[in-house]
Amino acid sequence: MSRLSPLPRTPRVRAASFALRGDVDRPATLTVRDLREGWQQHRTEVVFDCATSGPQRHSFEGPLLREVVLGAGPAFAPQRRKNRSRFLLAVTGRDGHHTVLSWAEIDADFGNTPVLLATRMDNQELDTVGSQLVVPADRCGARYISAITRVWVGAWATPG
Ligand SMILES: Nc1nc2c(c(=O)[nH]1)N[C@H]1C(S)=C(S)[C@@H](COP(=O)(O)O)O[C@H]1N2
Ligand SMILES: [Mo]
Repeated sequence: MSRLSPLPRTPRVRAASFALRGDVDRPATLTVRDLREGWQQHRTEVVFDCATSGPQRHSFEGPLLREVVLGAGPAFAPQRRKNRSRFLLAVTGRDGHHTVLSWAEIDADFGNTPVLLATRMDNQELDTVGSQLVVPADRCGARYISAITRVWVGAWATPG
């Protein structure tokens, strides 16, 4: 009996999303559309260096990572700066590339750097590809994680 040939794959029009998890009161699954509609958009032009392909120039738009994470209710004492300074974020891409930031890098009382979760790159919507981390203060591109699938937030617990 001859096998039917597989159905043609449906075109990849599914909206990409990422899981926002960790020590948060309200874990969430967010699409690029959620990021666009739920928070104020910021625009930035960046240049970063790539070890293999040299300087890259891009424009990005999207909400501040800080505001999106605050929306999930991270389990820190909001008025306690020392407590907030113990939190970390881990950002993972679809290919497994991942990186960490400290909460203090993006906290307005500490580094206050405008790290974005991009909804557009070079005027292209990222809805099907997924959001990209934008770290304007970084000299190199390694933390510009594309196709984000997961953002984890939590406190560093001192061993022992
Ligand atoms: N998901 C994912 N994002 C990634 C990487 C990767 O390997 N996987 N490489 C990073 C590195 S090293 C650089 S320099 C930039 C490259 O950005 P470009 O595609 O604009 O050159 O993407 C970053 N984001
Ligand atoms: Mo790179």
